[in-house]
Amino acid sequence: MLLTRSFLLCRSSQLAVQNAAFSTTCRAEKSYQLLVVGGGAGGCATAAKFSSKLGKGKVAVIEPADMHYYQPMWTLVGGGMKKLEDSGKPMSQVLPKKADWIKQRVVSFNPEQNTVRTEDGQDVGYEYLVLAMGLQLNYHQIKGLPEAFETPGVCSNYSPLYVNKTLASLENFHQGNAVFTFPATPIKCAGAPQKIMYISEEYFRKHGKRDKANIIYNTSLPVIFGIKKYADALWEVVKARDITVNLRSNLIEVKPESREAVFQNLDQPDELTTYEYEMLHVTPPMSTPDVLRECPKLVDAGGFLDVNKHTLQHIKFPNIFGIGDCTNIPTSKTAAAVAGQVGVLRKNLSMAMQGQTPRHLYDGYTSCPLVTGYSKCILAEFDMDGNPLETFPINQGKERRTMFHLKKDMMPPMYWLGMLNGYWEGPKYLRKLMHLGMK
Ligand code: FAD
Ligand code: UQ1
Repeated sequence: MLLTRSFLLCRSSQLAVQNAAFSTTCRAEKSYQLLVVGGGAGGCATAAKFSSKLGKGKVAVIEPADMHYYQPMWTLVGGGMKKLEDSGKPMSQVLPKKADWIKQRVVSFNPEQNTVRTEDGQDVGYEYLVLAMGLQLNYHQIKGLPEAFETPGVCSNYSPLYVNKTLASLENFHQGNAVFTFPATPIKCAGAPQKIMYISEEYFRKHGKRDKANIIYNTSLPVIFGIKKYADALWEVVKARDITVNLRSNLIEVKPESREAVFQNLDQPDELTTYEYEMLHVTPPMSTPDVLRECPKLVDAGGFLDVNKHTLQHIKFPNIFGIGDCTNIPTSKTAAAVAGQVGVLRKNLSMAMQGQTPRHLYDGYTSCPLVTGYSKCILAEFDMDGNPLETFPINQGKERRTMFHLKKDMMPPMYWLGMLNGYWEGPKYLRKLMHLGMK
């Protein structure tokens, strides 16, 4: 019912779009100069910036969750290096004090009227809207998986519901296949499905079980990683550590009774391969949240918010901007990318608010700290054209202990104190400083 209403609201006349884009008159009970949907990494940072600039009562965040999680920590939680409790804080503590928190879920968008509707039936109005809704985890799309999560050995670092099962699966591992998957959709942190595999491999070695474990990485992608420099380094790692990699191999079914996982060869769809597993780490298919994906005025054919990849402004509605995982910016979806986008959004949205045309350009900066065990990490950093864009004047394609500590010890405070308060806009200036005097 709600979805039907959302669809109808989103399908109102195109003409009204242009006319109402900057209209501040709407039929909402409450209205804000800036409304942010989503209080995750991008939404929280954006609200912090603008509520301190515009003052109390001008900015609101619509976010239903009680907890805000620092998701990058879940890789370490799965490996037993951090606790799940260390990765979350109450939403009330992280959302900026000067912004109103509307603790609701958005159930429909009406961009012609500059309103959104929340689950309790309220229409909230805006002059400017920032969508920062992240990605939805579609575990249910894999046959048998929801039931399989009720059984031992099936785990996933992608959800706070299942991440503690990863360490339990390692502890209880006796012998057999440890299978790690990568789905056939865009995902957040494309390195995370294999980071936990390297951690697991080291765990088995440390605990005398390595010779009992057959480690298999089944990925839907045609490559181990999208950027050649880091892919070359990762092929060396898998070779040295005796890990089997199957490309174009997509998990379609889990059979918990027989402890089997069924994979489809994406190049020959009739070819199915079944693996018995002792441990199965699943990275689920992902999409934007249904309410956004089903709003054709706002999204592209793939269901992602349709923004200009450089300015972050919506293609059709100039008073709407997007940030983070829910957008169709063609770069790897990470918190590091969100940090890079925050600075561009701050400048461009401020320009739009002053009636100017946004002209600051995002370069697609993103980073994936490819943790390869309990003390090593390859710090991948690159732009949206796939070129390495490294902060430090050393070869970041190498596994390093320093990068591991950057990921494990430095990034969490940088996120909670810097990024969520709107102060960390990525390492652009650090990179320039580090490369002073170099070509
Ligand atoms: P999110 O932070 O996911 O926030 C989206 C928010 O929108 C949520 O709070 C959600 O409740 C809200 N929302 C959704 N639907 C609605 C609705 N209908 N109404 C209102 N609100 C809604 N990134 C890195 O940079 N480095 C890493 O090492 C790294 N490792 C990762 C490892 C794992 C296991 C995972 C899961 C992620 C990792 N990431 C990493 C990725 C990073 O966490 C995300 O890219 C980042 O959080 C994206 O920020 P966002 O604001 O776009 O979305
Ligand atoms: C980063 O900025 C960031 O966002 C806060 C991350 O997410 C947690 C990262 O993992 C990384 C690596 C960066 C980039 C930061 C530096 C200092 C290279």
